[in-house]
Amino acid sequence: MPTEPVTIHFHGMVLPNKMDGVAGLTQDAVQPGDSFTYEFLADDPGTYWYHSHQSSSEQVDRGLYGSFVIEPKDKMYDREYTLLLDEWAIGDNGRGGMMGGMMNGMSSGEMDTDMFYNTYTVNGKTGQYIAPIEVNNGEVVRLRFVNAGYRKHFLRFNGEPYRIVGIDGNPIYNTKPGTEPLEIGPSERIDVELTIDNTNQWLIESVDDNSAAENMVVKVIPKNNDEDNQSKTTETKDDVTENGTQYMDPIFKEIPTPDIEYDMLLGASMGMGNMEFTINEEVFPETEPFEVKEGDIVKATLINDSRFDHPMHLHGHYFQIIAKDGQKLDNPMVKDLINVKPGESYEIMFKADNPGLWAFHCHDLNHAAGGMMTILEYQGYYSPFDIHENGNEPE
Ligand SMILES: [Cu+2]
Repeated sequence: MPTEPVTIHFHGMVLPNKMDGVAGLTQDAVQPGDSFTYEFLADDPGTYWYHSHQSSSEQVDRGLYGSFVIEPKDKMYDREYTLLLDEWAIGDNGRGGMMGGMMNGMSSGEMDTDMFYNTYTVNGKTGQYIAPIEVNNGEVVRLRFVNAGYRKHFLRFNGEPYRIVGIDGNPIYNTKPGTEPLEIGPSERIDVELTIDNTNQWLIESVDDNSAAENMVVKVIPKNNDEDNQSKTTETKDDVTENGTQYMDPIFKEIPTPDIEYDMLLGASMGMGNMEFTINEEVFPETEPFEVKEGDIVKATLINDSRFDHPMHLHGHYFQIIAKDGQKLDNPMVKDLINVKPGESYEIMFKADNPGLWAFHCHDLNHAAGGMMTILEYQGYYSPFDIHENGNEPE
C-alpha cells in the first residue's frame, strides 16, 4: 500500500496552471488511494520529462520520474533513443564520504552532491547493465538526453562528431558538429544527432570528475545491415541560416524594455544544523514572490553568490537568456532552466502570458528543499491551495 501523497509535474511543458502539478500551489497532493487526472494538449514536439512535485527532493531522488517525448510529425532521423541520466546514494557510503567529496567537489560547484551520490545510472541501470544503442551503419540517430539528477554530467562521444539539435524541448538550428564532451545540467534536456559511419563498437561515457562516473557508459553497437545500410536521411534537413549562426526561435527578436525587473541573489549559508539555500537572503516560503500582471515583460537577473551550482527552473514559461555576466548574448537561447554556476550572473526575460501561480526554483532539489524557491504570482489569480497545509510539500 502506498503511504505517500504524490503529484506529477510535466517539466518544460507550458500548461494551464491547474495542470502544473505543484502540491499546495496548483493542486492538493494526491493522497494514497485518491486520483487526479492531468489533461492537456501535447502539441509542442520535443524532449521533456515528468516527476513528482510533492516532497520532490526525496521523491525525485528515489526515482519517481520518467521521460516524456512529443514526436514531431516529420521525423528527420532514422532512429531515436531517450537516455535519462541520474545519480544515486546507495549503501553505507551514500550520503557520506564527506571528505572525499569535499576535496573533489570544492571547485566544481557541486561539493554537496559529490559527497552524497556514489552510483551513476542511465535509464535506471548502471555500468554493464545499461542497454546499448543499436544502430545500422549509415543511420542518423537522435539521442534525447534528460538529466534527472542533481549534478551536471559531461559525456564524451568517443571523438565521434555529434550535433546539438534540441535544448530544453526547443529546436536549435545550424549547430556545427562537435566532439567536445557534452555538458548537461540538472533537469536540462539536450537532443543530439549522430550519423553512424563507424562499424566498430564504441562508447558514450561520462568524463565527470567523480569516481562513480565510470559506470555512466553506453555502448554504441553499429550493425552492417545490407538491406538497410543507407540512411533515409541523405542530408541535414535542419533549416540552415544564411549567415551560419546557430539559433533558436527567439521569444523577442529585439530586446524590449521590461515592464518589471527582479533580482535573484542566490546564496547558501549554514542554518540551524542544515544548509540553507536562499533567494535574496530568504528561504521559501519567506522568499519574496515575483508579482506580475498578465502581459508584462519581465526581466530577472540571477546572481550566484554561493559556491554551489544553481540550476534555476521557471514553471509555465520559457525565457530568453539576454546576457551572461553582464555581456549581451548574440544568439538568443530559449530555455526553461539555466544552470547558474558560482560567481555567474544571467539576465533572462519572458512574457507573462500564462496566468497562475508558478514555482521558480533551483532544480538541485536538495537546494529547493533547503529554501531556494519562490513563486511567480499573477495579479488577481486566486489559488485555493496552501503550501505546507493538507500535507502539501512541493519542495
Ligand atoms: Cu541550487
